[in-house]
Amino acid sequence: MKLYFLPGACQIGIHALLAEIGQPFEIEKAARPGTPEFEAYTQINPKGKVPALIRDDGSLLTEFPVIALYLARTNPERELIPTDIEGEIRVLEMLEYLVSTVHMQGYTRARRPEKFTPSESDHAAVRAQGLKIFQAGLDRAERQINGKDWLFETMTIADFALFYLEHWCVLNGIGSLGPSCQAHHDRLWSKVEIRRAVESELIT
Ligand SMILES: N[C@@H](CCC(=O)N[C@@H](CS)C(=O)NCC(=O)O)C(=O)O
Repeated sequence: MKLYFLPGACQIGIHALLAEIGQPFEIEKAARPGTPEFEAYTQINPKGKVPALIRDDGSLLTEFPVIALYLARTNPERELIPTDIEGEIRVLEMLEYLVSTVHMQGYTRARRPEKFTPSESDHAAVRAQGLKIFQAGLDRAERQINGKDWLFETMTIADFALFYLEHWCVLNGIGSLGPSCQAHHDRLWSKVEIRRAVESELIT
């Protein structure tokens, strides 16, 4: 398997998940729009985004929640998603919320307001709107963890989506973490394989 990445982007959640699972994988740098390498990257992933996973049969998988589900399902011994329907849908519900709302609607507005409005005079308002959505997501996660180790009773793929959001918060000072989220972040970050994987993006 090969994971395409942009240093520090949301694929750090998938990268951490791959490191936790422990099956062999490679990483390769993707390209940003506007760079000379971008055209070549769109031949690999026509969406031009990360994460993108090339599976062992050569096929491409995109979209964070789908890649995470695929990895959980293909490594059932790691028990990263419940097998009962109620448990499964609650994990997917949280995963989807974290990626589609907290990241895409919240963090992206706070960090990249120009993606939402052409007018620079609107940027401050868009940023504020994004921060509100992002912080509401972190607060929701805080209440759900509420002193436990994970979002649910055991570690699941939803924890890896929360991890990248927490990591962005810690690194970029956007939003703030309550004590349960801070401990959750540190619990994953203290795993040597995860830290080594995420840090390798900066030197690859
Ligand atoms: N819906 C996609 C979103 C992926 C996404 O927006 N990734 C960002 C990085 S966090 C990206 O590729 N940004 C590059 C760009 O838009 O220039 C998913 O869930 O995987």
